[in-house]
Amino acid sequence: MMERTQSNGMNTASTSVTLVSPDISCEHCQRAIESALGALPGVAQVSVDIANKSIQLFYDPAQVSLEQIEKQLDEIGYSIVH
Ligand SMILES: [Cu+2]
Repeated sequence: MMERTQSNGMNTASTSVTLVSPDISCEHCQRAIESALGALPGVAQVSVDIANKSIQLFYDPAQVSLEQIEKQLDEIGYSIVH
């Protein structure tokens, strides 16, 4: 499992969620998702598992909602399975 910590100057993230996107297929996807989600306020850590097509992230729900996270993914072309 690869993990990368996104530094946003704060360390208040408290909620963890795992999302699944069938559109994840390679390291390009991994990098695109990590940088797009890492740019959101309140997102502390993003790790993409290419084999499982999953995204695990830690975020602060006071700063960003799951809705905003999914919208950001949608904007770069990754749909989330519900
Ligand atoms: Cu890809």
